[in-house]
Amino acid sequence: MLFVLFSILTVGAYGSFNILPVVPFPQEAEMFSTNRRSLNVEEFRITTDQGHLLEDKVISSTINRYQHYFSRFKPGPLSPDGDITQVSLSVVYPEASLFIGVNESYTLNIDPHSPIVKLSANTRFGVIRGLETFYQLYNITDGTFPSVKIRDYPRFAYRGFLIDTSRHFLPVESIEMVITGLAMAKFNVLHWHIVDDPSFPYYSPSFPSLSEKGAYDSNHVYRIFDVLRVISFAENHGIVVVPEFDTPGHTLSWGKGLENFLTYCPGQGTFGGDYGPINPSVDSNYEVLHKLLAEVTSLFPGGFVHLGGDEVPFKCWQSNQDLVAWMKQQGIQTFNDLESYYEEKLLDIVHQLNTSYVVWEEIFNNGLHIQPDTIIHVWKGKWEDTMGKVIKAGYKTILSSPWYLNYISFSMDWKKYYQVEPYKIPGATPEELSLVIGGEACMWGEFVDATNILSRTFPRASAVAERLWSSEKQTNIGDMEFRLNKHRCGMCARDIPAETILLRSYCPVEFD
Ligand code: CP6
Repeated sequence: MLFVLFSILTVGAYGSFNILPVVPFPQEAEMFSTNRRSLNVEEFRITTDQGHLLEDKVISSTINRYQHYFSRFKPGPLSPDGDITQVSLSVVYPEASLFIGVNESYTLNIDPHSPIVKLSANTRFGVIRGLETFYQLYNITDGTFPSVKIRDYPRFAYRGFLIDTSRHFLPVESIEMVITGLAMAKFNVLHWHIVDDPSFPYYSPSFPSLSEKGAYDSNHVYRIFDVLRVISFAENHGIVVVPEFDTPGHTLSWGKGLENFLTYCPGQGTFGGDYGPINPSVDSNYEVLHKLLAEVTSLFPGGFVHLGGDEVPFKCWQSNQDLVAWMKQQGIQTFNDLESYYEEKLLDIVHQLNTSYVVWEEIFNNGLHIQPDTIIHVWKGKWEDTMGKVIKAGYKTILSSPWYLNYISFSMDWKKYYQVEPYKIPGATPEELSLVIGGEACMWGEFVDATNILSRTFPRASAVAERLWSSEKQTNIGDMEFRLNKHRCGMCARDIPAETILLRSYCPVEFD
């Protein structure tokens, strides 16, 4: 009996499109009527009464993208109520620049009695979000739109995705495809873990030897031109690029291009080699870091940098007798204090650069002295406990622990990601919870390169995106499964090979 009822409800919902197939689901959606109207593909134009908007790079590239997507579709049947021919844009603050926390709200009005769809946004970035919603409302099979009014805005300001270009290099084109998919799910941060132990693919004008010696080879390097291309492409999709320069551990590749930078510890170093973390006793190392971070923070416009600080092993420091003698002389008693000495100096440097900065949770867990504006990135297990402590101490925080997308399994693991609730922190007050600024899905690069990053990321990351954008009440798995399946077909129609989420299914337009 229950099963029969469920089937009827499901079929009913699917058949009459009661569920708007949008991911992440909008904050407020109200149906005008059940009438659906066709898009007039030949006449369709995205326009605006604010002529100067069209001169803006972000707006014009966004309009061009969506005009192009719709131009690929076949016209639907003529609608008795008249076709949709236009989307008309308006923006309240067209001059606002992109930062984490910029207003992304929009209203989208598909009025059943007008050929003109109205899209109003607070900033240019709301236009990007609203046009994406408009795209996802389109039914490719019959060429029609529902009649609906949507008011939408993100729940969390920080909705990130991590890529790792040190283990495996990702060509700029591949990063751009990732950004395209992220924008479909309304992510707003690309966390670029650009360098690490295995390779240093970032070309630094201040220290060219870093990539000359530390990259896999000269073809596996992001030149300034490449970095600017990624930043500009991301900006056109409303995505801030946050670069990570992870120190003092995870820096093996830095050592090839810099003298006396890493701690020398024969046989006791990273991967059993001769070098370990940065040597905190060498004063010139802080000058290197200052110069490099000054360069990086002026190149990346988002006002955010990630400083890493995870997984610092003490074994190498311990086995270097010169370093141990220096510690004694300085009155530094433990290796934890040595790490603290390093981080204090590093955070002072970045503080001077007028930049917000994120660190991995170890910096907090180890009780290091940190500035009150440090943002703590939680990635280990028992995240509820850690985040509870972090927010009680008054720090802002970002959640990643449950969203390690590099872990794969034979399962529909998006459900697990979807069911996480970042506010489920025992004993936290609303004021403390306001310090949870968002979350981030991570795609670490050990087993990922351009061959598989898109199918491994999409649509699984979109489940995380909905948790971070939509209302806390948006938790129905069956509803999400229906929408996520449409969403992944929409990705395939836009040349992103997003993997299947159902045991059997097909798309109106298959990926080819
Ligand atoms: N590299 C760096 C990594 C990881 C971290 N930092 C990592 C740890 C565990 C897993 C995946 C990645 N590869 N620099 C931890 C933040 Cl499962």
